Amino acid sequence: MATKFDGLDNEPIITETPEVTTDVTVEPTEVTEQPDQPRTPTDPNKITVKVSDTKAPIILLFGAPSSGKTMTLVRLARYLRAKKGYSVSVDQRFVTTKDVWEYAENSAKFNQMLGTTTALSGTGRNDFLFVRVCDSKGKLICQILEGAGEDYFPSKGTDRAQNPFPSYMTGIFNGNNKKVWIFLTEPNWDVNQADREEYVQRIAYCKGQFFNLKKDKSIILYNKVDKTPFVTGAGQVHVQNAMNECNNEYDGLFRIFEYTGVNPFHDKYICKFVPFSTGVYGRATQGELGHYDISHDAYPAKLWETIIDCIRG
Ligand SMILES: Nc1nc2c(ncn2[C@@H]2O[C@H](COP(=O)(O)OP(=O)(O)OP(=O)(O)O)[C@@H](O)[C@H]2O)c(=O)[nH]1
Ligand SMILES: [Mg+2]
Repeated sequence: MATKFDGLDNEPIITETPEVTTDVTVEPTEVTEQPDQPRTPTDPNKITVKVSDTKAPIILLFGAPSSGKTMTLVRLARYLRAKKGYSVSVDQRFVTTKDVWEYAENSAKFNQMLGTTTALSGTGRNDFLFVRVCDSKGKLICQILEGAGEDYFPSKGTDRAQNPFPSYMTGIFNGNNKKVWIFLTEPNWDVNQADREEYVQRIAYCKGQFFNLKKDKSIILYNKVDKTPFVTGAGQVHVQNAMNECNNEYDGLFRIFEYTGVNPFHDKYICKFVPFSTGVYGRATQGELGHYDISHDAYPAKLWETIIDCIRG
């Protein structure tokens, strides 16, 4: 599995004036209520957002609850920090509504989240974060949205394929930045067939509504591949077999991305496929979250390489 990025650091990806960010840019959060009192959630429809950098591509981790979006961000960020010297930090200007305490709280916990040694509890409504990835010289390479699975694909309800997205998502979907849509899938997803089909329809709907076919790119991420027999060695996966299985489990998913142009040499699909694992998880016991050990570097290395291909392509 490719892990080489020789020369990548020297090649311009974004031609904008570099903006220097430090790894931790967290303002202290003002606590106005007792910490043990439940706080009133901010009305999601009243939260407005603004992407201040309209050029740097945006990576969207799109997936159902518990598919692994947060842990994918954790794994990728750890790799980028440790192996490439990049900074990964929360964009403090993203939320333009005042007093969205959830964003302030999540920002304050961000570094702790990236260093986690246990599985994390799920991302709730309003628990989104917009994250900036800068190279070692401070150049902004991309921005990543960390959103809630319930907002991408609610676990219950009718007409879920066409359920409206909250404004923190549509604010990004409708923006001009190039987007790399990462659609998470997982082996033996513990739902019924109708849910699986509706998730595929949700992706088709999203592509129809929000894709800019001229510049956006997509990746189908087959997360939790460690649970399959397609892992053949440390950080090595039989990609074709994993892709066949993903295609069987998510019937119609790849058809959404079939190439319909006339170039006979074009790949069959306009999406890329990446098998992935964030790590291994111990069993949770009562009151304690399961232990988390990070996956082999080959996984985030391959994902990052694919993201960069999408950004450039
Ligand atoms: N075996 C295995 N389990 C994983 C992997 N990634 C995530 N998990 C499991 O899935 C759980 C959910 O992962 P999260 O990253 O929190 O999922 P999420 O998509 O952010 O979920 P929401 O925030 O609820 O939308 C983890 O606590 C792990 O138990 C993986 O690569 N392999
Ligand atoms: Mg999450």
